[in-house]
Amino acid sequence: MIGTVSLIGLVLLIVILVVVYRIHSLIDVARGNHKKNVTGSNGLNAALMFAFLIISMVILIWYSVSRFNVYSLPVASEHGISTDNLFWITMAVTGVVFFITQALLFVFAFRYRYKAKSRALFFPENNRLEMIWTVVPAVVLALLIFSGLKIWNKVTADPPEEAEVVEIMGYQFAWKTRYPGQDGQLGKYDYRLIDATNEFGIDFRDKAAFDDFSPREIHLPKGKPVLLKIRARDVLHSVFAPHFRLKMDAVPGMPTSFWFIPNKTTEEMRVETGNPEFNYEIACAEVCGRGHFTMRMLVVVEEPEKYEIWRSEQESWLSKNQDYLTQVPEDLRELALLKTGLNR
Ligand SMILES: [Cu+2]
Repeated sequence: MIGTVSLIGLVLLIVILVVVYRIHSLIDVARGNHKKNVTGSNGLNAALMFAFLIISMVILIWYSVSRFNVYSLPVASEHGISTDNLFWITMAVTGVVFFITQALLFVFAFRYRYKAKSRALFFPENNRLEMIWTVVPAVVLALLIFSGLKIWNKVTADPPEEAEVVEIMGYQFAWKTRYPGQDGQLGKYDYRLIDATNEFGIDFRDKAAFDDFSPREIHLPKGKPVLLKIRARDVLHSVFAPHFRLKMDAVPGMPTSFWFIPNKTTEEMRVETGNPEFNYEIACAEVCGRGHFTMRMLVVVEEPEKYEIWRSEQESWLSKNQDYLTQVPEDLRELALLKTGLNR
C-alpha cells in the first residue's frame, strides 16, 4: 500500500517538473529570450553519417568479393544457367539502386545538416517526379518477375515423356527416396498404411508398387530429364540442391514436383571443383525441428549407362520386406512374386 502511494507520488512529481519546465520555456519564447541551442555534436553527427556510409560500403564490397565462391556455386543443371542469369540481372538492377539510394541518404544527411544561415527550400510536390519514381520501378520489377515466372513455369510443368521419376519424401528428420521399378511407374501410397517399416505407406494393392525400390542415396543419369516427386510426411520440409539450382517445398498433403536435367556427373564436378571428395547433396531448407540439420541426402550423377546398371542392381522394397506380401491381394500375388524376382 505504502509502495503504491509512493509510486503515484513519484509519477506526479515528475509530471509537475515537466510541466514547470515546459511553462518556463514557453515564457522564454514569449519574451523573445529563446535561443536555438545548436551544440558541436550537430557537425559531429553529420560527419559520422558520412563515415558510416564509407565504412559500411567498404565492408560490404570486401565481404562480397572475398566470399564470392561461397554463394556462387558451380551450376550443374540446364535450367540452372537461366536461373543464374536471372539472379545476376536482379543483383545488377537492385545493386545499382541500392548504391545510389544509400549514397543519397547519408550524403544528404551530411550535406544538409543544420546551419544557422541556410534556409530549407519549400518543395511541396512535383507530379512528374512522382510519376517517374512510380512507373519506372513498377515496369522494371514487372519485367524481373515475368522472367522469373517463365523459369518457374518451366520447372513445375509436366516433364518430357522419357523423364526418370524419383520420389523424395521428407520426414522428421531425414529424406527417403523411392524409384519405380522396371515398369517405370511408382506405386500408389496411402498415409494410413504408414508403419515403422513401410515408412512411405506404399499400397501393395497397386501392382505398380511391387517393383518399387528405395535406395539409400539418389542416383541420376547425366543429360536426361529427371522428375522429382516431392512430399512430406509430418511438417513442412524443403528440397534444396544448390548445384542444380533446385529448391521446392515438401508439403504434407500437397505433393509438389520439380523437373530438371543434371548436366555434370559427380566425377566431372570433382575435377571442376578440384575437390576429390565433392558430392552433390540435398539438404532441407525449411527449419523443421530439432534434427533439421541431419536432413541430408547424397546424390550421385553418373553417365546413363552406369546409371542403368545401378538401377538394374537394385532390389525391390517388397523383396526386402517379404512380410508385406500378405498385403498383396490373392489374385495379384503371382504377379508380385514375378515382379520382385522372388519366384526364382
Ligand atoms: Cu526438414
